[in-house]
Order: sequence, then C-alpha cells, then structure tokens
Amino acid sequence: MSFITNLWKQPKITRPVRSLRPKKNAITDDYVLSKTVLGVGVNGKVLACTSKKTGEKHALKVLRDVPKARREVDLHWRACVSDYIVDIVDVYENSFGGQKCLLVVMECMEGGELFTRIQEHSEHPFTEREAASVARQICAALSHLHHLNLAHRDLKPENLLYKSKARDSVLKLTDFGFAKEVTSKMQTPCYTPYYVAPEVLGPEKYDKSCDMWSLGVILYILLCGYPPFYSASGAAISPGMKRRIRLGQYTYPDAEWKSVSSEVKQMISGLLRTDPAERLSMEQVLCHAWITGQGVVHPQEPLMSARVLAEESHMWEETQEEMAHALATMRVDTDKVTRVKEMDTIANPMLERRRKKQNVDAKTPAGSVGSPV
Ligand code: I85
Repeated sequence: MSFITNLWKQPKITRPVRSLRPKKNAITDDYVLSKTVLGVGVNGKVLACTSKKTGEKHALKVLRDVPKARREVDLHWRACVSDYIVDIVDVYENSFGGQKCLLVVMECMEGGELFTRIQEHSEHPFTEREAASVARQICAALSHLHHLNLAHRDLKPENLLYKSKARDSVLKLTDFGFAKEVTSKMQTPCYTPYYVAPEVLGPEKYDKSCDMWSLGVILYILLCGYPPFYSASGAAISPGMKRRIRLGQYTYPDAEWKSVSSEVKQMISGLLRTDPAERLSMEQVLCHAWITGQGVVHPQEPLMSARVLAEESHMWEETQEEMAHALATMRVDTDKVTRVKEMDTIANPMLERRRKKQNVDAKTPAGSVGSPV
C-alpha cells in the first residue's frame, strides 16, 4: 500500500442523505401514547405508542431537549440506515409544561433483550452455530457504525433487542446516548504529509476499540452464560474485579468450555486484549474464521449458556451493573488516552524502491556504488 493512500484510508461513503428535521406539530396528532414504560435509557425513558394512521405499535423515547439529546438523535438517525440498528420512524419537538422535549418514535422491537431470549431457550438447544449467527448480527451493526466513523460506547446486552418472538427474528442495536463521532484529521488533510508533525495528526483514538472489548464480553457470556470478569464478593464492582479487568485475567473453565471450538476462544482472547492498540478491529473480526464459518465446524453440542443464565438468573442484574460500570470507566479512559502512532511502522514506497535498488546493486559486479542508508 502506498504512503499516500495510507493517509486517506477511511473510505468515503456515498448514500442517500435523509435529513433530520423534527416535526413541530403535537405528537398526539399522529400517535396515541401509552403509559407503559418499556425501559429507561441513558438520556430518557421509553414508552409504547400507537400510530393513528396505521394502527402500528411503536416505541417512543422521551428526551429533554438538551445538546446531549440532540447529539444522540443525530447519531442514531445517521446510523439507522442499517438493518441491524433499531430504526427511527419520526422525531418530534414538543413542549410539555414549558419543558422542550425531543420525542423519538422508533420501530417496536417486540422480541425482548438478547439474553432474556437465550435464558428462555427451551424448545431446542442453543448451540455454537446459533451463537455464531447472533455474533454475525452484532458484528453487522458494529461494522456499519465503525464504517461511518461512529463508536457506540455502550454496547451491552440490554441494548440488543429482537424484532419479534419468531425463531428467525433479527437482532438490532439501540441507544446512542453515549455514541460518539470518531473524527479523524486524516480525512481532510490540509498539509503535505511528508512534513506533518505527529501531534498535528492528533492523538490516536480508541473509542472503536471500546466496542470491540464489549463484543468480547458479550460473546464470552453467549458461549458460557457468565461474564469473564466478576467480583467474588457479589458487589457490582470490587477492587479485585477492576484489577482482573486491567490485567486481563480470565479463564475458560472446562465445565462450560471443554467442547467449545478453539477458534472462538482465540477470537474472544483477541477482543479482550487489555491494550486497545492490540485488540482486534471490526475488520479483523469480519475476516475471522469463526465468523466467516470457513473451515470451522461449529460444534452442535448444546452450549451451557442457556442453562447457566436460567439457573443463575438472580446474578443477571449484577452482571449488567458490572458491565455498565466497566463501560463507564472505559469511556473516561479513551477520552483521556493520548498516543502517537509510531512513524517507523508506516509503509514508505520510496524507501521500498531504494531497498530493492540496493539489492540489485549488491548483486551487480564491482565498480557500482551502493548508497548506505
Ligand atoms: N421494545 N436498554 C434497556 C424498545 N422497541 N429500548 C432501552 N434505551 C433505548 C430500554 C432499557 C435499552 O434507547 C431501549 C431503548 C430503546 C428501546 C426500544 C426500542 C424499540 C423496544 C433504553 C421493547 C419491547 C419489549 C417487549 C415487548 C414489547 C416491547 O422494549 C411490546 F410491548 F411491544 F410487545
């Protein structure tokens, strides 16, 4: 790859632009709001509502109209062109008792959360092949986001919802309350790359790798039913657990992992690397044999996850708390981290040419002069 194309690595994506203009009329003109609370998100609660025109059921997220909420809606709107991200149907800007609100009408996901469904998996066993299918859908959502240079930064089980109760229902990602645009100065160079100082390129950003770590944790739970890191005391997070996360200390206990393929263990280990620079990227995961399915025979033996999740359901709330806490810590860390890419790893076609030339020179008979570098 040439030196120049290296700097313009991020592809430009052309797609139809749907501009987001919140409707100003009262939402109650178009929808009947229900008092049923479906859940509570980072920035607001989610209610059920019904379209007056179609009679269709929808989910409605109510946000206080502040800049953070505008950002959430804007990023979610840009992202939801993917089939694996919960779709936004309408956005309203209404006032309630002098309080300005953003009302986000979404398609209704009626199948519930990912792990609730696996817990209830009873009519047929949950196998590694099915785990791979779940993983591919999460990867489809994430790769779409990362391609748009967006990091979700709150990838956790509660934000992965099934469209319906049907066995072949699609799984989608939601809640963009912590999402962030990963702007790269690389995309709009206004300097001659040969002379650019490292600090001009800005710090390397690790927001996307935060999503990759979350993916590793979710896959681990998917395959065995319990998280890779947990506190022995039962508290949501303990000093011991923090230490184990920082040092990357986790194991694959035989009782649940013996018949699990080595490919997926190896992939999870690549996702749970403590150094974000070494962690697998979305591109690498998409090429991984366990995801592509090439040359991997996914064991058809039932996984232990459905049983463990059902038997240890009292632990689930804690597991969710632990993950939320770890994600919060990671968001703080990636916001601070500054690291400059080592220049000597950048491919340089000019040097390459010179090295090739030297090899040729070295082979030519005496009299020719090789230039020392
Ligand atoms: N449908 N994290 C956990 C929900 N359809 N849910 C959460 N942040 C969001 C709730 C708390 C996710 O942005 C959330 C958000 C958006 C939704 C959402 C979007 C679309 C749903 C916070 C349901 C649901 C589940 C079962 C049954 C039914 C709906 O939550 C229904 F009543 F329709 F049958």
